[in-house]
Amino acid sequence: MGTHNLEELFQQKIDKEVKIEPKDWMPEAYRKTNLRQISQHAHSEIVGMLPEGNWISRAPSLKRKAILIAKVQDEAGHGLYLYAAAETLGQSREQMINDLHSGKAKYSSIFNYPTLTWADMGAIGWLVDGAAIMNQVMLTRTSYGPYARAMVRICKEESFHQRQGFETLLVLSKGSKEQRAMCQDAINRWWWPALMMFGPRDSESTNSDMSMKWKIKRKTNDELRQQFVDMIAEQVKLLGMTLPDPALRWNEARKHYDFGEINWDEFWQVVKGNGPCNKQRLDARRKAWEEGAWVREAAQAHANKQRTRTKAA
Ligand code: FAQ
Repeated sequence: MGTHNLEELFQQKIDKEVKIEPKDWMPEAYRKTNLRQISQHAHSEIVGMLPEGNWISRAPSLKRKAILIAKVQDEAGHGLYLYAAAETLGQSREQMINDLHSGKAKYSSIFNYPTLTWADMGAIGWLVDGAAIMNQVMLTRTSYGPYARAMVRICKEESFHQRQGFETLLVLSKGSKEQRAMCQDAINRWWWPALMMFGPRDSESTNSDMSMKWKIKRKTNDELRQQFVDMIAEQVKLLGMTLPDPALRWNEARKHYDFGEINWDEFWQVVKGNGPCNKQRLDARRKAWEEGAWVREAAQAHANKQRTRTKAA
C-alpha cells in the first residue's frame, strides 16, 4: 500500500477516535511531533522538581515538609512515566536526556523562574500545577495511546497538587500582614509566567495546526489560556488577593475575562535559554546526572548478574 493511502487510513483512525499504538503505522512527522512533545513534557516534570526542591529543607512545619517532599516525588514519577511513553516512539532515554543537557530539547519556560519565598510553593501549586492540569486534562484524550494513558494518573496527582497550593495560599491569606503581603507578591510574580506556559499565541504556534488535525492537541494554546484565566480570576477572589493585570475584566458579550498583553519578548528570551534561572537549572540537572552515574552502573551490573543467573538456572 502506498504512503498516501496509509496516511489516509491513519487519518481515518484518528477521526474515529481510535488510539494509535507504538507498533501501528504512523506518519514520520506524527512520531516526531509526539516524541518532541512527550520528551519535552518529561523534561519539564524533572526540571520542575528543582524550584520546589529548593524549599524542602525550609518548609515551615513537618506537615508542610512531608507534603512538599511527596509532591516533588510525584513530579519525578510523572517524568518517568512520560520518558517511558516517549521511548515507545523509538528513542532511548539516554538520548533524550543528552538532548536536555545539551540544550537541544526544550522544557517548560516556567521552571526558569526563582522561588524566593515560602508563598511561592503555594503559587506554584495553585497557578503552575493549575495551568499544567488545564493542558493535561485535554491530553488524557490525546491520540497516542501510551501518552494518553500516562496522563490519566498524572492528572489525578496534579489536581491534588493544585489544591494543596491553593490551601497553602489560603492559610497565608488569612495570616499576618506580612504573610498576606508575601502571598500577594508570589501571585504577582507567578501570574504572567503561568500564562506563558500555554505557549505562543495561536497565530505564532508552529505545531498547533498539525497537532490539532492529528488530535495530539485538542484545544489550542489560546483556548486553554483563556480557560485558565477564567478559572483563576474567580478563585483569586476567595483568597482576597488580586491578579497583577489592570486590564483583567469580565466581558459579558464574550462570556470570558479579557486580559492584558503577555510580554512575548520575555517568553521567547526564557525559551531561548536567557531566563533568570536557565543556566542554574541545566547545571543542576547535569550535575545530578554525573553524580548518579555510579547508581546507573550498579543497577546495570545487578541486572546483568540476574540475567546470567536466570540463564544458568
Ligand atoms: N516553554 O507550536 P507551539 C508541569 C515552544 S508540566 C518552553 O505552540 P506545541 C507539571 C514549543 O516547544 C508543564 N517552550 O508548540 C509540574 C515550540 O518549539 P519546538 C509542561 C515552549 O508543542 C508542575 C515553540 O515554542 N507541560 O508543569 C513553551 O504545539 C509543577 C512553538 O510553540 C507540557 O509540556 C513553553 N511554555 O505547544 C511539574 C504539556 N510553549 O518544540 C513540576 C505538553 C511553547 O517546535 C512542578 N505540551 N514552547 O522547538 C504541550 O501541550 C505543548 O507542547 C505546549 C506547546 C502547549 C506546551
